[in-house]
Amino acid sequence: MIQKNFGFFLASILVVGCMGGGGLKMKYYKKRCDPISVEDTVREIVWSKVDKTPSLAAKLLRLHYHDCFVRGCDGSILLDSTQNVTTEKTAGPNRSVTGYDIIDEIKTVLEASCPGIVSCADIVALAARDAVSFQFQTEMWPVFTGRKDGSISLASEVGTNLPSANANFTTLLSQFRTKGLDLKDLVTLSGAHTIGNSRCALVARRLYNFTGIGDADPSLDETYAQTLRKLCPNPQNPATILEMDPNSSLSFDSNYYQALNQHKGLFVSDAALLTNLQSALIAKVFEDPTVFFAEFARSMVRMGAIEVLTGGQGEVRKNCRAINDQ
Ligand code: HEM
Ligand SMILES: *[C@@H]1O[C@H](CO)[C@@H](O)[C@H](O)[C@H]1NC(C)=O
Ligand SMILES: *[C@@H]1O[C@H](CO)[C@@H](O)[C@H](O)[C@H]1NC(C)=O
Ligand SMILES: *[C@@H]1O[C@H](CO)[C@@H](O)[C@H](O)[C@H]1NC(C)=O
Ligand SMILES: *[C@@H]1O[C@H](CO)[C@@H](O)[C@H](O)[C@H]1NC(C)=O
Ligand SMILES: CC(=O)N[C@H]1CO[C@H](CO)[C@@H](O)[C@@H]1O
Repeated sequence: MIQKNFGFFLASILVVGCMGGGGLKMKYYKKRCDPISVEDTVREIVWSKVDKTPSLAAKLLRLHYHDCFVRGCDGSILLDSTQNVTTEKTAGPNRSVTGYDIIDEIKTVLEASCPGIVSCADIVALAARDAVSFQFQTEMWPVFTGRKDGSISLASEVGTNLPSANANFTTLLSQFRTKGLDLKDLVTLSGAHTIGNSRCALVARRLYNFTGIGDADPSLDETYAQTLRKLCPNPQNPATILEMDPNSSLSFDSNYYQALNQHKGLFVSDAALLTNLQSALIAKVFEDPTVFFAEFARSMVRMGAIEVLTGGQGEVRKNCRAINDQ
């Protein structure tokens, strides 16, 4: 447990001085929902869900990332489309995002015990942390709270803001920089791919037709490419589930970097981290889980502060799927 608490410990020290960024605070809800503990409530629900369905951890982590990268961590990914607007969740990269029902369930419980106070955006941020933390039975990173919910969600904004699985290093870094994140955050947060699943469609090009002449991506380990071709024949079965870290896809560990450094990263965007000297050096160091966990904690705090709405900005939605007064 010492090692496991280390990330949290270090991140706490690093961020205490500057709060959570963007006006977020530690334990924002502590007095606001007394005697109910908002954070305990979220954790209890998430832990019981992840206990039953371990693959949910990756879903909730990705949900938070997709929320933050499009219009900031404002719960905009949760909004359902209306007659007037086609929202983020319907856009291509979001189609495989799930976990909305868990957020709804948490929201329902919190609205009953502490109505109108807890934002959907904060529930998403807390749920992501708790989902990953279940495995360790301790908080893996501090979540600063006080986010408000946004009222705008546009499918058309997803494509430009979320990096593609085929993105190169230059594009990835510039997309992260647009969000106020740096090179180290890019390498660190990509480590989220140590849990979760993907689909053949996202790697088919690397396996069968990388440059359009029926070739494989030469930066992909040849033995691993063969394994992947067996799992993903051409044409693919869209229902096939591909583990991103096949040796331990349910375990949050540093195996993503071990695989990456053996040229067994799944996406072009993963492999891209080895194409930059500085980034490749960091990926090497992150093979040590203690170092990776500490940095992951730090980067999640930074990601969780992207373009947040606080104070009088935004609203606290009553229903995470719809803006108030509709
Ligand atoms: C660096 C740029 C990134 C790219 C290009 C990328 C791309 C992808 C893609 C294509 C998938 C598979 C989705 C599908 O099957 O439809 C995926 C899954 C996933 N991503 Fe990323 N991602 C990136 C960064 C991140 C970050 C920053 C996080 C979280 C901090 C994250 C967490 C996840 C998780 C947990 C999954 C597995 C989801 C599941 O099991 O359902 N990714 N990512
Ligand atoms: C949807 O569009 C209609 C017609 O333009 C407008 O009257 C209505 O207020 C809009 N609703 C929302 C929620 O924006
Ligand atoms: C990276 O991808 C972008 C967009 O596809 C492209 O314009 C750029 O030339 C690529 N950069 C490198 C170094 O390959
Ligand atoms: C490979 O890519 C090229 C160029 O995009 C395309 O013309 C060709 O049909 C592809 N081949 C296969 C087998 O998909
Ligand atoms: C899985 O583990 C084996 C044995 O340690 C290792 O050789 C292989 O590279 C790993 N594969 C991936 C994708 O991490
Ligand atoms: C949650 C959600 O809106 N998912 C949608 C993602 O996109 C697919 C395809 O457009 C829809 O069928 C899903 O309902």
